[in-house]
Amino acid sequence: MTYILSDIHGEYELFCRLLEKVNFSDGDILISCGDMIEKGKHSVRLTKLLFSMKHAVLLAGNHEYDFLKYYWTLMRDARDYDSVLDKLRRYFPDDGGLLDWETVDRMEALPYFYEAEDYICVHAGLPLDGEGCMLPLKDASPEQLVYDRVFKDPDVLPRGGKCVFFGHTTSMSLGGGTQITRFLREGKRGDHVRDYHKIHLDTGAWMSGVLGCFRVEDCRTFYVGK
Ligand SMILES: [Mn+2]
Repeated sequence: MTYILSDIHGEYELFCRLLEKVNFSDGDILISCGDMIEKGKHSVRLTKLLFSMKHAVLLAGNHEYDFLKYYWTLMRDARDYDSVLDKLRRYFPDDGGLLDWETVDRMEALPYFYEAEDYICVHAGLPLDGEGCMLPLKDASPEQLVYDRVFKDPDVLPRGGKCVFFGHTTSMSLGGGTQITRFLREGKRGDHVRDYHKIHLDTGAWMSGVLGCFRVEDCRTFYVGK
């Protein structure tokens, strides 16, 4: 089975409980649409767990991107690598001591989108033309994909056959509760992932205490938390 979620933001325990809830096993696939780090207290611990998972597709969000920008700045004027790692560790006040070079290198290699046969995953949004048609992903900048401010709007409905999974903006600030929000195509029933224009995944776990995920095969959602 394939489970998609976003914006775990250092909520290590919630994430572990979610894996337990869905009986996640080595044969399953996990896709995280970015923002693993910051806000919650266990950014590095969570990131290392995600990197250790067998079948995980992990994307960069704006928080990983901001961390990398800081890293690239430090590297530009670096005298020695030890002092760079020291500063990077202080970027995470709660568990930065766990940060190592392997984790930094893997963060730097994170992709900004993932495209499957029936769906596309991205952190904040995709470039669309005036008609809502997707522009080629390979031409999109990382900034566009991690900071997009428009894609979340309810009237922005990507056309084309694939469903777009995204997070970035908490469901509370979009005026909803703490649910994963589905944008169903007209005349469709919603039992296949292609029945949706887009699916918003960010339930604001670090704020609401609720973390959810979407199972692609049967379009079921699962939640842990309050
Ligand atoms: Mn974000």
